[in-house]
Amino acid sequence: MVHDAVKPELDLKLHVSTDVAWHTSKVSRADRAAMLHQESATVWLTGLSGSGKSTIAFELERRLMASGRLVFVLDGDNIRHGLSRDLGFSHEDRTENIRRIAEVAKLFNDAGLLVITAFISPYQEDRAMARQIIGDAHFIETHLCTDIQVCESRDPKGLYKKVREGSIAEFTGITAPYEAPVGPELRIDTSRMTIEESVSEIIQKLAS
Ligand code: ADX
Repeated sequence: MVHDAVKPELDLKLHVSTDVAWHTSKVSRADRAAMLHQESATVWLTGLSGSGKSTIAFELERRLMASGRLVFVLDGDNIRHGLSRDLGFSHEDRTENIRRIAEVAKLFNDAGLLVITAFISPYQEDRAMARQIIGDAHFIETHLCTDIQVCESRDPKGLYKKVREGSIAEFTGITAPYEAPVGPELRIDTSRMTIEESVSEIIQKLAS
């Protein structure tokens, strides 16, 4: 019988695979790190829409690639065109979005890549889940703490305008919550620093 009150495939607590076994690779993370001459990690950007996540993510990717690092950006809007195209912006859907991204970031890290994620990821509990999935030692939570007034004045996609007109519901920072990180590895206010300076801070953190 189809039970339509819950979506079990989207519920972490309900969906536990059974009768599956873990197969261990003969190639370790350290083997891949040695081959690629880099330690993998995930730079987890979090912040309001318009705070600069995508801009910084793609500039950081460009700079790291230019210095010989293999790196890949997982971007919120892009991922919602494919992997998360079935998800909306309810709390439950955002949690599932973040869970998927964290699992993908972990796989990419296991494969040796540096990963940069650019998701609002507004809930503390979801970011804690991502940290747990990816591993504390490889997780660099970076809060783009740009004020909402600045984000709204930038309004790069015209979304804040649409929210004010009432045509978008559950919009982070206005009609849905944003829970600021308590102890992120980095905090960057993109209204006080240039893109280059912001990216340099993250590169410095990666090197430390
Ligand atoms: S998250 O909350 O699940 O982390 P995600 O980063 O994937 O969000 O997607 C956010 C992007 O979706 C925003 O940059 C914006 O372009 C778009 N968007 C559309 N509707 C909303 C909404 N209600 N709240 C926030 N972002 C929205």
